[in-house]
Amino acid sequence: MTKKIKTACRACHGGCGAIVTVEDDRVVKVEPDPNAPLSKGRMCPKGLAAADVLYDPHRLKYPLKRAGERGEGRWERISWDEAYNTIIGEIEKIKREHGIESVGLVQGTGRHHFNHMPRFAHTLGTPNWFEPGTAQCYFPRILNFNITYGKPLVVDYFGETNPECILVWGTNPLVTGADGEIQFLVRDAISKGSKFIVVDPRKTELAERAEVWLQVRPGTDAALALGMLNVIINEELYDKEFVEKWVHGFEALRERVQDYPPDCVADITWVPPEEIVRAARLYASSSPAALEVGCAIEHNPNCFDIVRAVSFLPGLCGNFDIPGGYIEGSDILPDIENRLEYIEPEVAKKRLGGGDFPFLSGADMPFPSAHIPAAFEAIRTGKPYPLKALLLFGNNGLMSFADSNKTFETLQKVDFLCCMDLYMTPTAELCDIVLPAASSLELDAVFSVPYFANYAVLAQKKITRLYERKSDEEVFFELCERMGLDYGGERLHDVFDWQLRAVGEKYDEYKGLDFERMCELSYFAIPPEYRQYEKRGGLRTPTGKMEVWSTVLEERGYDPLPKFIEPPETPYSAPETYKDYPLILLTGGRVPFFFHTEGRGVPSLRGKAPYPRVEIHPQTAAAYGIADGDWVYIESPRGRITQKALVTDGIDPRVVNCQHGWWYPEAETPDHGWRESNANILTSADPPYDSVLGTYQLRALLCRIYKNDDISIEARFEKSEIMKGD
Ligand SMILES: Nc1nc2c(c(=O)[nH]1)N[C@H]1C(S)=C(S)[C@@H](COP(=O)(O)OP(=O)(O)OC[C@H]3O[C@@H](n4cnc5c(=O)[nH]c(N)nc54)[C@H](O)[C@@H]3O)O[C@H]1N2
Ligand SMILES: Nc1nc2c(c(=O)[nH]1)N[C@H]1C(S)=C(S)[C@@H](COP(=O)(O)OP(=O)(O)OC[C@H]3O[C@@H](n4cnc5c(=O)[nH]c(N)nc54)[C@H](O)[C@@H]3O)O[C@H]1N2
Ligand code: SF4
Ligand SMILES: [Mo]
Repeated sequence: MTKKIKTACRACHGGCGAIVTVEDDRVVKVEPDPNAPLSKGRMCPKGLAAADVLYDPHRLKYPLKRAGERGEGRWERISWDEAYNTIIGEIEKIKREHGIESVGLVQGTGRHHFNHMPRFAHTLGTPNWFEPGTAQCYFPRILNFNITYGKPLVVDYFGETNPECILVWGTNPLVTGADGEIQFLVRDAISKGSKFIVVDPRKTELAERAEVWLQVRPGTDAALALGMLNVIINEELYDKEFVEKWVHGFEALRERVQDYPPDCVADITWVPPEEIVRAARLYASSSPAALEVGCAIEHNPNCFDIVRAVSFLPGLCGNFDIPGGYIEGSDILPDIENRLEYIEPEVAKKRLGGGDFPFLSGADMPFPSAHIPAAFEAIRTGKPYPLKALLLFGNNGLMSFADSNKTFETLQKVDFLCCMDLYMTPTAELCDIVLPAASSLELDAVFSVPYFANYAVLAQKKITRLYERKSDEEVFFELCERMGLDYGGERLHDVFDWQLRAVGEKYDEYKGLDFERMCELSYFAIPPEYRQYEKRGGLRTPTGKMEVWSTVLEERGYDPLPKFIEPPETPYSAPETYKDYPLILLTGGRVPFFFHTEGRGVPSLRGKAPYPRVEIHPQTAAAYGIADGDWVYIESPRGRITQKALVTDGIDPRVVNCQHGWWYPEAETPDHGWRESNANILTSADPPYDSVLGTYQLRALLCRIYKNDDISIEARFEKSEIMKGD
């Protein structure tokens, strides 16, 4: 019997509508749903590979416990009962001996269980959860938007009016879409005639199509943004009415930007002054104009001020919450409560990093997490108190945290390590217990996209479930139940129902909505309302205005205005290091086939991009005797990896860009080759950190390159069964 089921893909952050064909209980096809509200009949290669992931024989199937030494690769199948009893036994022992704060929870970027994980941590009573994004991904944007505009903002692709101009800063939305489905909406905007200004050290597809491409020196974006603001303010190109009525601290900003005239900014950023002026004039004269901003500018210690300075541009040019501009969104679905109040107040104050980075880890923040370097320090030194156990749910941290050698050394010191994942990753290999996670077609979820703007709500449906896999949320629920803790309801679906009922309370047509009915609907969208702040009588900031002078930062003793700080490891700030490492290193520019470290073992994906590529300018390649396709060593003061050269004039001769997330499922050793090509061998988790958020350095570092004649990675891959895919 053939069935067609409508569901939503969540193989990334996004929400593309999918139609899944099931024949005799087997998923035979996953295809785009033409009627889905945002993706409208499109999906990316990762989402289309959902059935390959579902049936991949290398997936984890059962709970496992370590049978040999840590990392030796010997495992024994156990029951869920035994796994739960072991985990609970460890948690209770640590709680008794050290306090519940010595149990740490770890997750990865925004997957279906993203908000459930802090809820689970807080229900347990520990303030210490973290993930490799937070201080260096998205949260800097969210915090900044909250303190500047009172609410996270998104580009309005949803109404009748197309943005006339989109400023694309430190993101490559045609590949990443930040929110997945956004990549298709950016393509639609191109077809409808939007102009683009792209700020990127690399010539991306969008940079190639852009009206203006500013090839910025990595990590100097705050100077560039302040330089554009200098032009816009001094030439009086800003929206005077909006500024007068709705902006707090404009005169102070006017004064601050005088430190950033285009000539000086050109010296800092390597962008010619006339291009800075051209970009500023084009942006300010376009209406509506919006902003797509990504994580690349969050991967260095000037992170928070970069995001802040960039984010002023749309508001000051009159684009806040207007059709086709930079909008608040529909806010349909409430997030599940994170239950911060469940942590004892004295314990909440102990969140690791809270003393140094109150906005990231402070007890009085609405969505706090621990500072990763502080948590790692607690593991290594026991100071200020020991972190004894880490439970990881969807995190291949050995690959995704900065400075993998340090991560490896740190993880070895944790008394109890448990990991829930789709695969036996290099990180899972270091654990004591490994739990098998359900993938996208194996679980129920309800979510809204774009994240924080909540334009459309989608239901993700459990179409099948293989072996003994569970969803992360089910595990949180069941662990709580066994420990006598209330996760909030009798079953997980009560939590979904709570969220959906709130939708019904706001919108009459969805009165009484619950998960069952949501599954019938599959998705729905609520058109955005504009200029909501006028109706409310102000923005949701303390002054009710767009705060370019942040009263929130001021209150905590920070500079209320953004400024440029030279990143710590550059030709200018570290001239001695530069002598030995004469190139600027970028890591992490995403490719369409992989989601971070995922997908390297899926034949339909890996076949499209079998090797990690390092982008090198032809002049640089020639200077080092490197040809396109050669294997190259990339070395930083912290270590060395190898990737295959991609020689391109789309990158500055002084910069190289390597991909992140590379491990080799085909390597038969239990380390799965995590040291060979993993960009985070090169990055730094050392101070200085961003003063507001504690961000460490994943980009704008120094490196050197040289040819590697060893082609064993290729030989191994060609022999491996992964090649036998399509
Ligand atoms: N296919 C795929 N999609 C993804 C992901 C994935 O792994 N794969 N990851 C998801 C996640 S968690 C995130 S955070 C988003 C990230 O998505 P994006 O924010 O788009 O991040 P990247 O692709 O890493 O980098 C974007 C661009 O920034 C440029 N860049 C690098 N350094 C600098 C700099 O100093 N200044 C400026 N202005 N630009 C710079 C890079 O050249 C690159 O073209 O993507 C999400 N979507
Ligand atoms: N050098 C460098 N490092 C980076 C970045 C960079 O650009 N450059 N980007 C950073 C950013 S922006 C981010 S957000 C982080 C991302 O870091 P993470 O989100 O930690 O990404 P991964 O390391 O791929 O780990 C995710 C793991 O979750 C598993 N998984 C997938 N779905 C599920 C599920 O439903 N349940 C469970 N239990 N497991 C699942 C996958 O198999 C994978 O092993 O990386 C950061 N690290
Ligand atoms: S963009 Fe994200 S949600 Fe859409 S198909 Fe790809 S992986 Fe799935
Ligand atoms: Mo991220």
